[in-house]
Amino acid sequence: MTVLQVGVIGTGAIGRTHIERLTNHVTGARVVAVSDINQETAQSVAAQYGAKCYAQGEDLIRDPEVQAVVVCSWDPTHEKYVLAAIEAGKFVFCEKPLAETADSCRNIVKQEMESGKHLVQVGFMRRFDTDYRAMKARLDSGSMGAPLMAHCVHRNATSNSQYETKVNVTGTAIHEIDVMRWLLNDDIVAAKIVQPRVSKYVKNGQKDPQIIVFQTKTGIIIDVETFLHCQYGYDIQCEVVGEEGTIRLPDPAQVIVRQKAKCSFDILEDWRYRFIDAYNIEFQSWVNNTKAGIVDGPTAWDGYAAIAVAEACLKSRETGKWEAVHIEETPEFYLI
Ligand code: NAD
Ligand code: ISE
Repeated sequence: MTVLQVGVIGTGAIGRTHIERLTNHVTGARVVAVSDINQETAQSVAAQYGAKCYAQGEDLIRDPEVQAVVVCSWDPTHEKYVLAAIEAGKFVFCEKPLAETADSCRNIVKQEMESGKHLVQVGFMRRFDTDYRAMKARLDSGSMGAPLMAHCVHRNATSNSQYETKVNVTGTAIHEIDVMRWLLNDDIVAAKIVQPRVSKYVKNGQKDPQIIVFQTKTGIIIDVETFLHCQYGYDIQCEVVGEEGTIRLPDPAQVIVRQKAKCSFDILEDWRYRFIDAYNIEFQSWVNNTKAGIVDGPTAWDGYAAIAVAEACLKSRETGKWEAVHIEETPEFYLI
């Protein structure tokens, strides 16, 4: 297989950036088909890239020309497309979250295991970010001693006015949940949400910002601030405190301007720019691995584990207490 023929479902914000990246920045792949319930957008994207346009995602998945599928549609639609791709025996890259509930994710896991082959990768792109990888290498070396605490910040300037309160967890902190499991080689066993005062910029009843606290199996405490209306830009921070020192994600490199008695640098506007290199590496790796017939990125099990933690957070929002995370024992199939 020289060129991997990809079908993309969802031609909204991230769908379009992934189509552009698969076309112009990743080698060895071509987008041959797209689909979106918004046919106007889908048709204009299809015309721009010389791809076929389908009204139904399932028809795109069935197309014999489509060798692998990328799912970038709204969260509630992920499950059905991932299941259809597994049924068709096709590799599928699904944007986070894998599905909206732990039960749905477990169903995907079950179907993938029954297919006998790893087919699913979840879009946790931070695992491909050079700076997170440098943090992981240092932590894995043991030179920081045992990790004790971690402090994370996930801020967006503004957010979709339709967002419900749960999006701070299922659409936002889900990245920290995954990246912290991966960085610390540890499972999250309990979660609690603490609700600060709501920002005046929140107009739809969403509870924002939020502080989410996690405890891991080895006793590390992680705090995550999610703030989707911070006004000033897109800001991702992460610091791990170990026994021998601390390690921190750097701000993305920007020129430093000294002017009018001030020293400043720009803060990026959103995830598209902040993680552009990570997405490119993630997709090049997915294309190469798919052509080799393997999955070597975040798996369906990682997608399940992240949502299981998210469910404990949502429960804590209702009870106001620490809630235990219920994750089943990892099946051998996923011990890779
Ligand atoms: P968006 O609203 O801009 O685009 C989603 C698109 O999906 C829309 O065009 C919509 O019409 C289409 N759609 C909805 N239901 C569909 C269906 N049943 N079949 C086909 N198309 C359908 O949203 P977005 O920001 O592009 O987010 C899309 C997904 O990507 C979400 O799940 C989101 O969580 C994820 N995402 C991930 C990252 C990341 O950093 N990894 C960043 C942004 C978004
Ligand atoms: C978006 O859906 C993403 O996944 C981005 O990575 C995240 O940082 C942002 O907050 C979400 O809205």
